[in-house]
Amino acid sequence: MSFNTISVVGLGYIGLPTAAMFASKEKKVIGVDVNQHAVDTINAGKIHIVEPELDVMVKRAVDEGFLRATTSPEPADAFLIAVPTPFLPIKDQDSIPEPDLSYIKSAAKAVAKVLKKGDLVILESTSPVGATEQMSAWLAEERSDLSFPQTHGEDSDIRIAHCPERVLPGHVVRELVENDRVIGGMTNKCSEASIEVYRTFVEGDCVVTNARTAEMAKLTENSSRDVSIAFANELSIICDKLDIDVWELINLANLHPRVNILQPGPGVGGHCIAVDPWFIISETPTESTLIHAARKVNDSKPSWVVEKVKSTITDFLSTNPAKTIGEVTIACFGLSFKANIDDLRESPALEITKDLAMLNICTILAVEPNISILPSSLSGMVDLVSVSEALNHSDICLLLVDHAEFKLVSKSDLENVAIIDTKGIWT
Ligand code: SAJ
Repeated sequence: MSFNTISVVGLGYIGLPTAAMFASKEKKVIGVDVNQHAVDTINAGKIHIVEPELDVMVKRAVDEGFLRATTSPEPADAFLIAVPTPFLPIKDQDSIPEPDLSYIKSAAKAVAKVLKKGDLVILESTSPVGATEQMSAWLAEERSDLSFPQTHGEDSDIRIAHCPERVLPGHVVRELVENDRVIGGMTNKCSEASIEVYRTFVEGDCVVTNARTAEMAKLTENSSRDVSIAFANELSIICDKLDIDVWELINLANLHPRVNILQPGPGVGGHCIAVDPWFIISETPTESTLIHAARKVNDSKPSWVVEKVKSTITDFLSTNPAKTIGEVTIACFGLSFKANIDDLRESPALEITKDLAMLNICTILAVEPNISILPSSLSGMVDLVSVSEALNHSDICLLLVDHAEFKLVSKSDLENVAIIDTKGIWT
């Protein structure tokens, strides 16, 4: 087998770095995305997402002719599908979100048109168990002239595998090379072909399993983290009630050689850890009680923070009787879903800031050093200000994200304000 031309379908946070990585090893890479702006940007040697080192890699790959982007698939030897797997809209607050596989379906239908005997199709998108078999069924529906593993096993014309991406945003370029890779082929030959493709740049181990276990492995990794963070968040709420410093408590407990508690925060954000556990819960709701409870704990933390702000306002007014509630200014430090990035997707910090602004009782300032324009959900209700403006003009400072810039704020800068610190860097 030789995979000289590789097509990456979906040029987002995972697909684009993966495409650039193959191109850096002098593979001919055809990137496919339905977003014309992304395609044009990449073909101009630029990037449309924020990820360290990626700009230089993409520019070199395009300049040297190894990477080219297009809106519709072209023939290749291997296809890697890295499209989003979001939720379907939920009916009400209590319903369990169901995965939306429509992006995988469209990608499969588009790729099917250019498939030829011997090709490999790898699903990289985080997916519910069974999605890879479903993708293979969609491909087979389009191409009755080719055989697929679900009907022809090892003798199939087309090889299919699930090899989930597991890289941490902000460290993608390094982790793509160094992390071990789970290889879930629908047959052994599918796994062998996938290993050959990833060996182009992966230095970690390529560990073989089947497609369903590979799907579940990825969901398990993120659910494990979600459950652990929920424990930390629950502890923070318990400690607040008992007047115990949760950060000190966790440091003490973590001195034990077999205890490793994660850090509490304003909630769990991003498009992975806050999403993927639902793919397990929606398929096995009766069995997933702990995973479901953890999701609820983490999802309810932003409203707990909002209640904490309300009680701080009441305390502030009782110690400052000359002020009215309309004269109180609250500065929200951080809007992104975690430290030192500009990504606001599923961000609890953004949700809390929006909820406070919607209360429409105080002035709300937002400090977010990684963006220059407020998202539309806040515009007109909140002012985006610098760290020093926020410190000079606010009565209550609400720390929501542990950005490097906020760690530089000194204790003396915070002497005359009420502090709510959800990340434990100011207390
Ligand atoms: N968080 C806490 N406390 C902690 C750690 C994280 O509250 O102790 C919060 C963060 O603030 C953030 C959220 O959890 O809101 C998620 O952040 P993260 O840095 O833990 O993870 P992600 O979502 O950026 O990336 C995860 C990674 N998965 C694991 O670490 C198991 C990454 O390796 C995956 O590739 C990625 O999901 C993905 O694409 O699925």
